[in-house]
Amino acid sequence: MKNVLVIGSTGQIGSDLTMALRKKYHQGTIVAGYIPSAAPTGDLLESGPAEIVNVLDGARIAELVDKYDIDTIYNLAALLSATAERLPLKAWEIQMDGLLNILEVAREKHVAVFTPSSIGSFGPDTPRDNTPQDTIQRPTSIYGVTKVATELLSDYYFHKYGVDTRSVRFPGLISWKTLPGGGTTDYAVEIYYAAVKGEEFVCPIAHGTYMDMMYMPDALKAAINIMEADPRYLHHRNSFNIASMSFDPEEIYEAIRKEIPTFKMRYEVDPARQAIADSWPNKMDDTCARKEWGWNPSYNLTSMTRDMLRHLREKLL
Ligand code: AKB
Repeated sequence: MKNVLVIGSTGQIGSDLTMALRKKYHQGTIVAGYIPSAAPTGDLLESGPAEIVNVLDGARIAELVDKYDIDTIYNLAALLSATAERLPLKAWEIQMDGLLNILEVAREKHVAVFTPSSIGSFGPDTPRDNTPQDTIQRPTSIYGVTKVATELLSDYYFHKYGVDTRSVRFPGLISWKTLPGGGTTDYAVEIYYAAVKGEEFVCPIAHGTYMDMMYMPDALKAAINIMEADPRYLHHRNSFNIASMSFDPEEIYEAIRKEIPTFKMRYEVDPARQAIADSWPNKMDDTCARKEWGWNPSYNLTSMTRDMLRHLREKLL
């Protein structure tokens, strides 16, 4: 990996990943792809090339691949689960038509592709605890439907055309830099903002709802390491379970209260997000990722909480 196009570079993952790739591959070119309504600013804009690219425009993707001699595309354009449920046709268009455009360019121009999957690719029939790598995937949200289809289509392009597609199933991602938008797991970011601002947190997810979560530095490590992994050891490709922590709202609240004892939380459950959360696993088994490419997370709830609070205090206060 040396010349990389990040599509969706200003989103929650993209903004951090583009900077991490620029730091790691400083001899290559890391292009920050964006749509005009989400243009990059600051370091992201100044530290490397930035280009307008809509995932629905295959010709433009091909043009940028040629212009920068791109060898890897990170396809991060997506509507998250709660938004997708409100805009299912749009979600299908971005997630599926967009993926097909990228895979076709990748097939013609021999480019590797990373497209994230999610805990959302599982459904109510999936075993909830220690969810296996290979198991029932019958999601009930449109987001989940697109994620399963993404996994299958990416594997299809690998087996049929030899396109180097690889992926991980991300848990809810927690970062102090860029806010997520429209996800079911967003509460686990918003709770830290409320705590640092000294506000009471109104939790939209019910007590006792466990979901896999991950701190952004671990997510970046996964996204980079899977693309660098030796293909001889990859029995799976699209997509690997990866896990680092699982908690319910009460546990993250208690972890924050250890640092900020005056912090208060109450529940006002959002039925739409709760229905999605109830269909997702409690905790995935990531043994295959550990064995096939050495996945090994660094953060747990305690260390993430300390780091999040420290960075958010610097950012907000
Ligand atoms: C969402 O909540 O939609 C995402 C995800 C888990 O894929 N954060």
